[in-house]
Amino acid sequence: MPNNIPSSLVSAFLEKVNSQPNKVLLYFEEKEYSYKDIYESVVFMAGGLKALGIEKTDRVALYLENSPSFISMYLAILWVGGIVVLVNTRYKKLELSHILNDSTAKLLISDKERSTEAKKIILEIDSLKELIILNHDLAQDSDLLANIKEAQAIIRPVDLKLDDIAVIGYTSGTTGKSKGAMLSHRNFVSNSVALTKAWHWSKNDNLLLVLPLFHMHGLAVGFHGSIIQGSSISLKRKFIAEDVYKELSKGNITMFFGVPTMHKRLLELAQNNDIKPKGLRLMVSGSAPLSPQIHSEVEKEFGIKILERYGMTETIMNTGNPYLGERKAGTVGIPFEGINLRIANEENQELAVNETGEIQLRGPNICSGYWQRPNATKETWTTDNWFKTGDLGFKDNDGYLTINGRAKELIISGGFNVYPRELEELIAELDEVTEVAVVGLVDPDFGEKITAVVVGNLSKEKIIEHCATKLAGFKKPREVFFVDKLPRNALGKVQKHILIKQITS
Ligand code: MCA
Ligand code: AMP
Repeated sequence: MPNNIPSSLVSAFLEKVNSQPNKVLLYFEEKEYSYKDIYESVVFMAGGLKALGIEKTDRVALYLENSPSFISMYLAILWVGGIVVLVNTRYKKLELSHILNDSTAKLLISDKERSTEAKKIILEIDSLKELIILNHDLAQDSDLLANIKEAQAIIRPVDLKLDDIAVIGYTSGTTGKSKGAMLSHRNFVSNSVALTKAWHWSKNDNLLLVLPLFHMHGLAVGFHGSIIQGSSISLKRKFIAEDVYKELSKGNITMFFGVPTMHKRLLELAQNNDIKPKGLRLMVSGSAPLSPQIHSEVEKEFGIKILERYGMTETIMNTGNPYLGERKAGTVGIPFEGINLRIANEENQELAVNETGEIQLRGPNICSGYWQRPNATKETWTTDNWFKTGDLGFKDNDGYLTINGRAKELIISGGFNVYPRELEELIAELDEVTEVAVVGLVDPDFGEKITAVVVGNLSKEKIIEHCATKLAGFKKPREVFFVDKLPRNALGKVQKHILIKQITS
């Protein structure tokens, strides 16, 4: 683990508030917010949380778009010792209520765009005491919390230990509903210290952050890295390729982090534009595989080689191509400082260089387990304490990792994870459906396209509509195939590789 790490995310933030109060932390929609501005809103928001009865280890769910209010509220929850539960803003009632029930959240904090969805579930969640709807306006939102009966500003945070849980991030494995990975201050701080060192991140950096703050890529890489280094963030509510391109062409952004879909859309704009981005020293890609073709075309258009890295909700960032050494397209580089990585066979024995097996990890970045799921936790770690990622890969002679498959059933569409099992169960609810399998086909924009293969006498529209009303829009099938029967092995398991060949040939 890197030496001399701050004792919590909160103390890392406070250190910067004290040493550089007037430095801009956030640029957002034509306004600037200094480290001190954010501190001042945090103390009032923390006061409101305390008045609502939030104590150490209470779970508070954030179902919110990117904004300064998200950032302040996030820090305020940690300030009073609460545990932040992250919720994808695209989730609908079904997905939201699972997370709130599973985490037994006491408080749900949302915004006006999601208030209808949020209000639908409040009576169904036994643990929930309160729903707060924010406005994306920092002053108004701080006042809202400050005006809660008996609220008093809390100037100093509670005493936090490195092993205190800071965040529960929901993710899924191969089976069942999504599980909450418990991430501590140690996990986050150690990872950000290692990563910022590797990327030569300094307080002079200005990161363009359009990734959602409810995922590790936006939150732990983008936001935590910035407060650890005391740098600035140009924060956007959402990714609009034209706006991002314009911003990158002004010359004041030094870093941009994105998923491959974002890089591809920006590349297409660059290929049709005489004005090129300037001032960037680091472009990072992750969350899904980046094709070597996009890698080389971006270099041609932007004059900069993308640095691809590999992460996971449970482990934050694991490996990355080097900042100064060779960045090999198609690989995700070498482990960050303090992280051990091995490639193992099904008996959890280490394999040799160039042999493909499961990627397994050890290090201070790895979560302590799944919230209230001892069995799932046990299954995900080997008996000698290696975390089993469910990703397949190999190391080359220089130690660079290539991910070349997945042992887990997962589709990654535009950087969002979709679990076939969740969709299969939902589609199987329809009376006319006899059998169903969900697979990912190649998609030029999103990387993988959600595709349902169905045995049954009903329309494609009915299937898509059923999924769209129940689940986040990015999960609905973009394509539906009808077949007479699904190929199964002797144990009755659908053979998806054969099915994919069948529908694509
Ligand atoms: C939006 N749509 C999608 C997706 N996103 N469909 C499939 N896959 C997607 N990813 C659909 C919407 O449902 C909608 O369709 C239509 O596209 C337009 O919606 P809009 O919101 O305008 O889309 P967008 O803004 O263009 O979104 C594309 C996006 C977004 C910006 C690439 O998907 C995104 O923010 N992805 C990043 C996710 C991320 O941060 N992942 C990190 C997690 P309809 O109207 O028909 O419904 S992984 C992680 O954190 C680990 C640790 C790691 O390694 O990083
Ligand atoms: P999540 O569970 O949402 O955090 O997604 C983590 C998964 O995203 C990993 O287990 C990988 O399968 C995938 N992933 C993340 N980064 C990369 C990358 N650079 N290349 C390929 N897959 C990646």
